[in-house]
Amino acid sequence: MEKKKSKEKTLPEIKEITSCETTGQMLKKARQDGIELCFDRAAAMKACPIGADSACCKHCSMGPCRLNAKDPYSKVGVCGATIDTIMARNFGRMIAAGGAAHTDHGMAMLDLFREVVNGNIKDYTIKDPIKLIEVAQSIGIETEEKSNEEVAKALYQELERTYTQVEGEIPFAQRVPPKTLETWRKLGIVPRGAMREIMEMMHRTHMGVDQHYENITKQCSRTALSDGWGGSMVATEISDILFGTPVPVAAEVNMGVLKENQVNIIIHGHEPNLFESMVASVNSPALIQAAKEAGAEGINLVGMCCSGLEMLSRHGIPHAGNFTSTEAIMVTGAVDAMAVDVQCIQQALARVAECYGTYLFTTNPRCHIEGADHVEFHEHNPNECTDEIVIKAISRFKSRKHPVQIPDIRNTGVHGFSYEYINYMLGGSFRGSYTPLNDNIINGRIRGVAGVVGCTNPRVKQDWVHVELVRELIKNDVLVLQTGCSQIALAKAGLCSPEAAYLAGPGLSEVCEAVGMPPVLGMGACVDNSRILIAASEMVKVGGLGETIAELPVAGAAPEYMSEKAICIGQYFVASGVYTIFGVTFPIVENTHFHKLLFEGLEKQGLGKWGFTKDPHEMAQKMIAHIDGKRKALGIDKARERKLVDMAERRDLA
Ligand code: NFS
Ligand code: SF4
Repeated sequence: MEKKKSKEKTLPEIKEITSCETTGQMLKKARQDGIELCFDRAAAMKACPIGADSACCKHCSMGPCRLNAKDPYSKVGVCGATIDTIMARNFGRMIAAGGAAHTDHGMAMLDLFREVVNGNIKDYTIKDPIKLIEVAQSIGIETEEKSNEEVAKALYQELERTYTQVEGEIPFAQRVPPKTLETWRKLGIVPRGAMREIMEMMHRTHMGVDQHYENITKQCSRTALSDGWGGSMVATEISDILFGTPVPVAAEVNMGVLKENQVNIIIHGHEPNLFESMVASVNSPALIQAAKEAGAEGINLVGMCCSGLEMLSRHGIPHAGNFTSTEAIMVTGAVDAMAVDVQCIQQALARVAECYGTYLFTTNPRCHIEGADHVEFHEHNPNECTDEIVIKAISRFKSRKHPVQIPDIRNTGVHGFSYEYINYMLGGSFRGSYTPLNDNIINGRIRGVAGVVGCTNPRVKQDWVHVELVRELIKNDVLVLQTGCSQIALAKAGLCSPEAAYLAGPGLSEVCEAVGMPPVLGMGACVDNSRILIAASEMVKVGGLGETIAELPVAGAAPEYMSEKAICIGQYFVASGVYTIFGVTFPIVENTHFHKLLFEGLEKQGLGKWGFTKDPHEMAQKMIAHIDGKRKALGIDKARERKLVDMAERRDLA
């Protein structure tokens, strides 16, 4: 008893841990129930300072070697590796792992596409033939006088090269603005197939191979670009072709989307195919009938994390929360089943699920979890898996033993701003283009564009950094594009609704009101960061804002990042030309050559650069200063200073 008390004392206060009201409520309940969540584990597990700085190496058994971050050049590893080599190798391996996750996901989507096109899988079809043609044309595939099936087969053949190509540039390199591509060619960082780049990254970071941080950094860029313009982009484009390109839908987020009197099923993970099939299962009359016979009013399907975001964007399916809420939501006692596929699945879910009698299902051969039931999902017979999950969920509903406590908070917003829709929204159906966006940037109503993306991390107050940062950005007329857990943080804060325009500065709010859009545009899952890359390319193509992505008045941030995928995303944005700031902690020792290369040197080579700060307000200031610097270089800073909005301009806008 004594012992327990002293343990309780050390737990941080809930208001310090999360700014998400519902997660806070469940955290409180979890503490009463004696259940530990990621926030508590983070408090108990102090981060290793040497590892946090990336100042250690365990690439061979002459080590592991630890260097001194305070005096970084005072020591070298047993093999003589310097701090720069060690950090660059670690960074490279994070990129390889993160890129592998996205590209393997993209490849799974492409596998599915191939089987659908070849007629071997009948449960899915091509839902968006227009997008099929557009994507094919964008990489030079002849589409005239060809059937959709022929185009699809040709597209598959081409896109397979994104992974397997041994020499030469990947197909989507053709979408990169020519001057940016020229810079990449000069630097030797245009990606070949992702398999090759990831393999080479792993090879070069093996003991005794690449021991020059500058050369390792090149492979970091090349590998990351094979994700951003490769695997992730394929994942997005193929998912759109198979499941539909998102258009804005009003939808609800937050834990209040659970329903006490219904069978609640959560899908958490990253691949939309499992979720799409689950939609079919929960709509099956037989299963609805079974749920009713068990005493439920119906079956309530909701999403979490990234595949949840894809379903939110494509179908308006409610979203229950982001990464650090995935355990907390089971504390409601209302979750009858949670099915997961791959990525960002905390192993601790199994324990929390057990405590609340929730069924936890793993479904993907790549991801089993001790203590979870594995029901494998096969696209050739998808409903076999999803039906079984529904049946188990119904049985859990029928015998619910735990009191149900659902936080009564839901936030409505508009989601699903694909690159294509922004085109249409701003330009109108006849003159769909990014010209109005560029015009509004040039005339200064919109100061610039920021991508705010990425994870939540129990080492910082959940959602808080995202929300503070984005509020500050829109207040300063910066249009914000969002993906991933960040988008859900802002949706919970109410900023994904058109009404939030009043929080924006005068120029941005005027544009939002004229178009009827929120100041924060949710674009989907983490792989959909590729939509932001395509939007940036289009801004360059439309003209008036320079010839490279690096010249655009744009910036990016992942303020609460935690995963290796996020590092890979950061590096592909930087290599594409974007100033990208991370929060939480940066895995590189300051005042080292490698740090200087990432934070300054890459920009001198014509790419973007990294930035870091934990403070959201400082982060916003850095991004705005960067945007202003780019405006000045483009000679459009004066337009903003002189900006007067008269009636004629208002009419113009509308
Ligand atoms: Ni992306 Fe982070 Fe995970 Fe999605 Fe959320 S944690 S890097 S946002 S769910 S991948
Ligand atoms: Fe140490 Fe070098 Fe081996 Fe790394 S590769 S563990 S620095 S000896």
